[in-house]
Amino acid sequence: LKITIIGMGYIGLPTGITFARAGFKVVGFDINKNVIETLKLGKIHIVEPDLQEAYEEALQSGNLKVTAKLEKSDVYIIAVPTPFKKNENKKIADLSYVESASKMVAEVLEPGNLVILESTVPPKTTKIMTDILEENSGLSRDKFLTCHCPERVLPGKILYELEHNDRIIGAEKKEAGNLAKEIYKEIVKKGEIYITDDITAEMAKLVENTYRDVNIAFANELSVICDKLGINVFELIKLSNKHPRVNILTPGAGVGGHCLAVDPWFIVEQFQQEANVIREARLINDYKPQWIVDKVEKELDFNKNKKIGILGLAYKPDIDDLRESPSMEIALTLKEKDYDIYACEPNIISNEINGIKNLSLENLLNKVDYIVITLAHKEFIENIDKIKRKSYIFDCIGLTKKF
Ligand code: SAJ
Repeated sequence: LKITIIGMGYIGLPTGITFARAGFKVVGFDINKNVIETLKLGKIHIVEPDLQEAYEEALQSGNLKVTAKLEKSDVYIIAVPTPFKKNENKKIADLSYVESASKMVAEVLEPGNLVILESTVPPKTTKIMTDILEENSGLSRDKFLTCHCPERVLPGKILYELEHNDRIIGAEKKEAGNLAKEIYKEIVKKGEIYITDDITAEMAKLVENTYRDVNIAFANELSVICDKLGINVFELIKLSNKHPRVNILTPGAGVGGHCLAVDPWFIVEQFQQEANVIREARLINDYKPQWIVDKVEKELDFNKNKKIGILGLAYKPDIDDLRESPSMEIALTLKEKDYDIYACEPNIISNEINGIKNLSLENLLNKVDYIVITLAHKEFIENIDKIKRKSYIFDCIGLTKKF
C-alpha cells in the first residue's frame, strides 16, 4: 500500500516516518516549498527528540520520499493545521487548510482509495471533507472511503506516543474503519485501536484536550483564590490530591500550544448555549497571563527602572514551541508597558525572541533585578539554587517551593 501524507508538520512528518519504518511506501507532501527543500536535504524543520535520526533511517530504507507535487496513492492522510479565527468576537475553526487539502486529493482520487483525516476538527468535518472529495473528484462517495483518525501525540514524546497511545478511528462506513485499522495496526504496536463513527471520533479528540483544559482552569482559578487567601496553591493541590479520587492539575502561567488553547473552541463554536464550563475554562486560562502581569506590576510598585528576567518563553517545559505561549504574552505585555524585560529560553538558540533579549541563565541572573518563573525547564530545575538566591517577583509554577 502506498500512503501519501498531506502536511509535513508536527504530526504529518513523524507519522510518515513511522509508517515508512513499518515498511509502507510513504510519500510526504507539503505545499510549503521550503519545508520540502529542507527535507530533501535530509534535514527536518521541527524540533522533536530523536526525529532527525528516525528521518534519516526512513530515508535510507528507501520507503520514504518527499515531494511538492501530489501524486496518486492508495491511502491519503490529511495532517494539516486547523487554527482558529475570530468571527464577531467568537473563535471558530479555520478549516481552509482541510478544505484545500481535500480539493488537492480530489484531483488524484481513484475508486477504492481511503482518505484519512488526522487533523483536529469540529464535529461533522469528516462529512464536509467527504462532500469536497465527492464534488471535486467526480466520484460518488460510495466509490471511495473516508475516516477520521485523530492524532493524540504529545509534542516532545511524539515517536514514543505514536507507537504506544491507543487510537480511535471513526467512519461512516464499516469498510473504511476496518481498512484504516489494518494500516494503523502496523504502527500502533503497543496500543489498542477502537472503531466508532466519525462524529464520535471527532468529539473524542476535542473532549480529551478540553478535559485537560478544564482541569487546568480549575487549578488556575484556585491559584487566584489562594493568592487572595494568602496560602500556597501548590501545597493545597498536593494535599487535596492525596484523596483517592482527586487529581487536580498544576496551575501555571496560562495554557498555551496549538491544542488545548484551540480545540475547546471547536465545541463552543457549535454549542454556544450548552458549552458553558468549556467556554469559562478557556476564558480563565486565557486570563491567567494578564493576572500575572497585574501581580508583577503591583509587586514592583509600577517602578519601570528595575530589570525583569522571564524564565521560560516556550508554551511548556523543554520544548522550543512558542505557539499561543502564555509566557511570551507576559513578556510582551510587560515590554509594551515599558518595563525592562529580558528572558532566558534555553531551547531557542537566538539572542532575541520576538524583540525580547534572550540570555543564558547565568547572564540573565547576573543582569536582572527580579525574575518571573514561568516554566520548569530542566535547566532551571538543575540550577534552582542559583535561581533561589535571586529576588523573585513571581513564581507562577511553584518551582522554588518544589525543589
Ligand atoms: N499545563 C498546565 N498545567 C498542567 C499541564 C499543562 O498549565 O498541569 C499547560 C502547559 O504548560 C501548556 C498547556 O498546558 O501551556 C498544554 O500542554 P500539555 O502538555 O497539556 O499538552 P500539549 O498541548 O502539548 O498536547 C496536548 C495533549 N493532549 C492531552 O494530553 C489530552 C496531546 O496528547 C495531544 O495530542 C495534543 O494536545 C494535540 O495535538 O492535540
